[in-house]
Amino acid sequence: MASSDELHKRRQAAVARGVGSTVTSYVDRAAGGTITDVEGREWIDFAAGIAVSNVGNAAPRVVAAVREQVERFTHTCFMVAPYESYVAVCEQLNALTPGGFEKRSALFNSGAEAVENAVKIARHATGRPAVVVFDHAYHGRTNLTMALTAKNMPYKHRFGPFAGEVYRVPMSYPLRDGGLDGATAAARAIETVEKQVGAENVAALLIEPIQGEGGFVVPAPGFLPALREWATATGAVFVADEIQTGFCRTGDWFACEHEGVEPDLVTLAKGIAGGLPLAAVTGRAELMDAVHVGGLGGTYGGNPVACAAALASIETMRELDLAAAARRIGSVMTSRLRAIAERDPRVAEVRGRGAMLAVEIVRPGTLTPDPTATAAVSAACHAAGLLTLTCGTYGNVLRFLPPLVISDDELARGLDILDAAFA
Ligand code: PLZ
Repeated sequence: MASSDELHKRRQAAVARGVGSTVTSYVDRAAGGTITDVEGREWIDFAAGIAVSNVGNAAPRVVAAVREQVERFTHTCFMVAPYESYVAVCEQLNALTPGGFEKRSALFNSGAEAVENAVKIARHATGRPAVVVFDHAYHGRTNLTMALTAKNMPYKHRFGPFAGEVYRVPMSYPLRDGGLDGATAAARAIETVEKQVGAENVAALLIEPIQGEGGFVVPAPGFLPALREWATATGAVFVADEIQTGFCRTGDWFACEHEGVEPDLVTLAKGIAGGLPLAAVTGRAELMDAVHVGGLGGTYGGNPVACAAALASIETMRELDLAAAARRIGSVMTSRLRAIAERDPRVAEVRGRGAMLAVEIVRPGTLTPDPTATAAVSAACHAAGLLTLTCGTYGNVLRFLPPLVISDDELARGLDILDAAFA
């Protein structure tokens, strides 16, 4: 087998520079909570391919379902010749997402594509143009979703001009907004919308219930419910982007459930299909069905192999109760992270929910972000065999997203490495 160094050289000659990688080791195989590189070194996985392999890598039920499907048929295009698994995935999503109302779903390939389609549906259903998004938001890399994403570097820099009718308002970010309570932070956001956009022009209010790439920002309690209430009162479509938070990651099936918020539309991807590319928009039947026949779709959306993987993943989450597993992982991790924070003044905050946790790193005694220290801790983790990711508008958040099937032993070993990396 070629070494990581050899593969890296080939990569540099063949792969566009704009596509980055967190580590320079190349993967041979992965299972459950570990990844093995081509050198035969085993890594503890605290990334899950960015919150994707919630059911574990190469999860047994997913592998079996994919194998079975790939032998029956690989593609017909649902828009040409439909098949049961697409319908079954939609039934599952309609039942699992928050809200007891009548729902419909449509399937796509990537998170960004799901977000684009949620905006299409909200605009079509309301006849309004504006989309309201938040500081630190991340919604994708396509033209519309770059406009929805907050951070310039690396996502938007020199890629404009961007799509119009996108308006950004302040987020609730307790560490950095002086600890505004949720209702006050929501009132601030709403005032901005009403002054700068006009409530009657808003098609969609789009928000990640816990922000992902933007820094695992958990809004103050009451923020999401107040926005939900405002959307109901003004006729804006409340869209929850649960692409990173969904599928048991935060200890519930979806993060909105934590405060009893029922979105009109939810965007889904990542954890949905155990690593196969699949995404969805699920939501109120009257909004979803407002769109004319043929108005939504795409060649590969709801590919049968990806649908088989999704059904197997959902079954795995249910049977292994991975929401409970996420809560368990969260409590083990939180106490270890708090212990690190207590002795290390660079840790300004431990935050997140379930198995979506992070630490924000600053210059001691200040709130000044320290991306250099963050990168150094991350690099020390990588050198010691723990795969971690960073995030945040200021690049100073170290985030942890283990597969929800990670064993107690793997979790403890990962946390030991992290502990030592801080030291
Ligand atoms: N919405 C909330 O987290 C993807 C992107 C990493 P795609 N986040 C990881 C990177 O650098 O590209 C994401 C997300 C939220 C939308 C998306 C977009 O999902 O499947 O990457 O298109």
